[in-house]
Amino acid sequence: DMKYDFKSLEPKWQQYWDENGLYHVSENSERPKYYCLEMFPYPSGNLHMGHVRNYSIGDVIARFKTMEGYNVLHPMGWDSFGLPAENAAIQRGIHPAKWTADNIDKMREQLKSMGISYDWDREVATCLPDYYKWTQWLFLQLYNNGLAYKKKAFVNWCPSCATVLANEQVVEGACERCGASVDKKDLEQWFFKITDYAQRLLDDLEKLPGWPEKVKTMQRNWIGRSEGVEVEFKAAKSGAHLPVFTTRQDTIFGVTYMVLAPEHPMVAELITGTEYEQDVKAFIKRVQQLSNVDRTSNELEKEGMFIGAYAVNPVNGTEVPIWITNYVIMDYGTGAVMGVPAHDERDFEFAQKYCLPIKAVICPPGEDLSGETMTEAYIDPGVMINSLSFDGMENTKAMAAIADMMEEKGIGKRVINYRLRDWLISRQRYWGAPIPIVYCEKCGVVPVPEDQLPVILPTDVEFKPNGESPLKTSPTFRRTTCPKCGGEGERELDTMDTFVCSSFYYLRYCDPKNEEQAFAKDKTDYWMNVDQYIGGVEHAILHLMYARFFTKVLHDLNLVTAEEPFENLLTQGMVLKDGGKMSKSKGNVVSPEDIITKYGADTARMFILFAAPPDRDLEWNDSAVEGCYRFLNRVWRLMTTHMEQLQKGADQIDLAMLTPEDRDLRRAVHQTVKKVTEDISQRFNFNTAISAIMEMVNAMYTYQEKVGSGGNPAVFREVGEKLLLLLAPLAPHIAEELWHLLGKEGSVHQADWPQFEAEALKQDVVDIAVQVNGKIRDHIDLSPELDGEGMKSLILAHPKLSQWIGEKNIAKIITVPKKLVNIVIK
Ligand code: ANZ
Ligand code: ZN
Repeated sequence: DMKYDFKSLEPKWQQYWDENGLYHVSENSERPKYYCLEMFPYPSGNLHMGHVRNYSIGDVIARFKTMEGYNVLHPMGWDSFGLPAENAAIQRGIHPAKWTADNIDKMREQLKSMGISYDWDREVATCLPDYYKWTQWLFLQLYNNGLAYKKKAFVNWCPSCATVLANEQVVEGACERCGASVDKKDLEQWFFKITDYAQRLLDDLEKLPGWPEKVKTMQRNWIGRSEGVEVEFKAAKSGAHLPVFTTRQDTIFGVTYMVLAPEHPMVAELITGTEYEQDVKAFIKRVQQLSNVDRTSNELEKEGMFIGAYAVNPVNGTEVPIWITNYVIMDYGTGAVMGVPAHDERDFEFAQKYCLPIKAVICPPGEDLSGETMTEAYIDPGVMINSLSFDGMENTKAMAAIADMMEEKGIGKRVINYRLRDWLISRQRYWGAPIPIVYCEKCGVVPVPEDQLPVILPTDVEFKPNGESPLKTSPTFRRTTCPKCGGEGERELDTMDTFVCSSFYYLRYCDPKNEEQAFAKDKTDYWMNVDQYIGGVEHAILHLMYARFFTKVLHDLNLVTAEEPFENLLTQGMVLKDGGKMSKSKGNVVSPEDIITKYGADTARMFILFAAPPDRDLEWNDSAVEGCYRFLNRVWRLMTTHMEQLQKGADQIDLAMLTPEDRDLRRAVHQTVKKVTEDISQRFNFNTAISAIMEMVNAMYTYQEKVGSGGNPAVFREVGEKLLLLLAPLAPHIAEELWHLLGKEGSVHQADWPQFEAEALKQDVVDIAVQVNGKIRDHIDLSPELDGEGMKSLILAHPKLSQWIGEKNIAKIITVPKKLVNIVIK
């Protein structure tokens, strides 16, 4: 058959791989290990092109590393707790467990139809008790080590999803998932103390040269380390403490007012019983509608009001009015800011709006500056003025001098603040891992003992989107006995953020069936770290930060050796259509299922790998898909047409018998092996690797056209085998079929990656330009091996020498090996 029958051949090989346990791995000390991991999907029910891209990239790497001789772990599973399952239950009356299990079955089939080399024996699903048992166990490890705590907190509340959101899940004041505007609510919530690890999470980014710089920058900004001073302001009348956090202590003499976050506890104290009380309360209500992200954004329209009280500046005793404002947030620094309008843009805007005084304390070198005439804040370095003994000093030097002075006088101390907040993990949701805590009247908060895990998620619940955990409605779940005293107890009704489940799945893959432990240390010691992690850049902050945090906690508890989970990270670009993102709402979605049905999985994979380097966005292009399909058929035709010649080719090539055509073909193929190996292993440039293979196939056609059946079967067999080996990671099915047609034993995917021979790369002859007195007169073929002296003697003996120089004498001969000779005559 002249056409590659992918419809029957792809399922045939998928079944063969499956039945022969080709991708099943276990620890093996004889081979170096390689852990290749793609971010596991949420089982929405349908694979999209982003998945296809993610998993195709991972599969090439996994198959390539296997052929290179590594013992490759390449697992897949399901991030299967979460809101959509619950919404399906509310909207369509299907239980989340059933909805999820059906979707997993569907997506597993789709993944299998792509022919990805997963070890399905290691499959995990975070919603199953044998997995979430360990999610709960991890919660206990954190709880027992003071890293999980409960506190009342103003939290982000999405009224539409009826749940609390982590700061990270609020994007421009809206719920990341549904887009509804986020409110604030004061609720008891569970937190993980990720802030204890802020400095290490920051420092250890230096140990990750295999991560994209942009991801590390995003993490650095999210951690947001900042060095400053906490300065002891006091309320003028009561003398109550009102410390501020500033990174610009050099501007302390320029303070003209103080601003507090409206939620600052001192606000209530200062206004109670005053004429300001009502207005301030109304203002607080309004401000709390905004998220912290909005409040710290530059675009925010700054608003505030005077609250009738004054604060004393400790460096000079000046009294300044106290205001509240929307641009100061409670959970950063101390929730109190010293207002320096002359040198801070936000403060300048605020002072102008409310006619507060502006006092300059730093001026540009050699210039004067006065608060009354300034039109914008002066934020650059300069010389200190209006600052008593510090006048005349460079402000950059005054920073340290003033901090020293404050520490000496006991009116301030140096502190380091981080933007990073503790991780809020409780959700008033059903479809998540129950938090293993029991409340007892007598014993208080009691963790469920490890041997009583898992705390099983009950099925007898009602789904009502009313903001309360559906677990409340379960008659069997809520009431329990206290593990400590045996008396009556009540279970925690919140479940955990699904990011908790996905923060350790890469460890569970190392030992997925262990019933005694989350993972045995010798197993994680063997497989960790993940050598290559591949996923979307949308996980640059949350998932990657949480996974790093968990790994460090587990390292500190001596449960894993690794301190960082992911050695190398590849963030793949998006798949675009018509210049925009593929999305249901735009109606421009290309379904992987359709493409695989129409062209086969190998074509789909080839296209997605060929269309762009993996970290760049990729534009969907129907004719390029066609092109890849035609290319694979071209390979098929070439190999099947010459199958007899290929089959009878000897394994050994007689190098002495090679014709120039043989040598040309071998050179092209060995060069391709070299290039593809470098493109895949050094840069993951699958696109250039594929175009090199396409050129190689052209060279094979050219050879056949030139020599036809007179070609050297051993040579053609050699290049044919190399072609299949190079194609194997990219188009695994067609490579396997042709490999077997060639009569090879075993799977192409377990064969060794092809090597190139330096000898075969050598060119027979190169074109040398012959110049006379700098002008090109002729071209001759010489061996590229010749050095300058060798070239000279050949020129002097050349039959055409007299044609070139005539009657003249040779003054000297200049040579550039592989390029030219210049005969200087006179
Ligand atoms: C006075 C000052 C003068 C400031 C000046 C800046 C420039 P980073 O670098 O992000 O840490 N700040 C402190 N706590 C705040 C809060 N809870 N809400 C809003 N703003 C707050 O920023 C530190 C600066 O942000 C601090 O330094 C403080 O303003 C403000 F010319 O103090 B600065
Ligand atoms: Zn008790």
